[in-house]
Amino acid sequence: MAGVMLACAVASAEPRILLVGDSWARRMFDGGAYPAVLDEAGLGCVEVLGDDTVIGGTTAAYWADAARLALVYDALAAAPAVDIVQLNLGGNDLRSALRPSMSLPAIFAAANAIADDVDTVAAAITQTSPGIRVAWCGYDYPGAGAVSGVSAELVNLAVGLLASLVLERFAERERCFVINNLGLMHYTLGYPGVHEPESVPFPGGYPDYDPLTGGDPQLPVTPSVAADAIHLTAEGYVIVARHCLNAFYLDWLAHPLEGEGEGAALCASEGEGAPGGEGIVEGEGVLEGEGAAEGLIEGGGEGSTEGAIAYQSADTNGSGAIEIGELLRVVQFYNAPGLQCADDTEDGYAPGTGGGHDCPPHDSDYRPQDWRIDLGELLRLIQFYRLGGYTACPGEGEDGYCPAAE
Ligand SMILES: [Ca+2]
Ligand SMILES: [Ca+2]
Repeated sequence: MAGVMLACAVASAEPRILLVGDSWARRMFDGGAYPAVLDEAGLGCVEVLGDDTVIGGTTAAYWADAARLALVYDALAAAPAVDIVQLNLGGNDLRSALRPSMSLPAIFAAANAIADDVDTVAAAITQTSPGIRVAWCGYDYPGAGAVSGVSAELVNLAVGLLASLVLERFAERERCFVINNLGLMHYTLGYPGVHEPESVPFPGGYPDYDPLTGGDPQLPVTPSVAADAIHLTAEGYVIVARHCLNAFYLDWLAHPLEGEGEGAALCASEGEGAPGGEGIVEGEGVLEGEGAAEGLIEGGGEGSTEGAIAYQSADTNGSGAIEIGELLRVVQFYNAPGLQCADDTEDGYAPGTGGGHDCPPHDSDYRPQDWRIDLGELLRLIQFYRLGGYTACPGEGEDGYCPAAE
């Protein structure tokens, strides 16, 4: 993405972004995460609102209610220049829905209902004006012990599932976008004793979200930015805000859908009236992220997809799509200590570790290829399941398969 052009015309504060949602939104607002990163981007005049619309402990279900949506409408009516609404929603719903030893179908059902509520809120907000864009600012992996009795890995699965389901909803919506923060802290800061900074995948972004699960989906969030099991520190929220800015907002601020038009003016220094300021802000973080994703493609997947047949191993009926039964088959492997070759099963594999490994590895076992299906690998398959199809794309995509083109 080229540098974002920002001409100059107004010097006064310009409210453009409204934060809506739970304690993630509250802490981003109270902690001044946005003023900090907007300032570093040379956009100190852009004002971020949220006084009445960031409420700790609230859920997507809460905000989907007409009476609460009215709070958002009021805030937008009071600040008509706002054209970006950030939603931090769904985390509390998910937290209260998760139970120890919950089945995957039950987690699916819960996450689906939450994604519906997020979608309801987003759709309602876009209806207020054709100039409004909505971004669901997704969660990163929670801290250890986020849900009592539920492993970090399962919590991460649920959070990843929610992100994939919101993505699915928003693909059908105009002006609704997902900012994928899964693994952002692992990527940015590493994980002590396990990963160096920038050594794990950057969370994939629009439009392919490849990979959906950045970082290391087995681990809780990097401890240095975990304020508690659910929240990040102020430093963590600055990293999130910077990511949101790079992912979408810089571009959106410079190119509103309505009103001022292309290259609309922002943050002139006093007395400098002439348009034509340029390249104040570069999409650096975005470019970095892409580079990281590419590195991953080269490193991962290769061995297992070389000479691969067109159908992903999980697609046992060769339909070019992953159906629920095929998905749950891989969930079975995920739940087992490993998988092994078997000649009497439909897919040629069986859960367990006692048997041989003298067959080609399962296509879902690629990151790393170790005869185990881990969470990131499972979430990748869930992504294909939700998107309704995949195609083989050797050398592209994290595993040599890509979401199906329309
Ligand atoms: Ca299939
Ligand atoms: Ca594996």
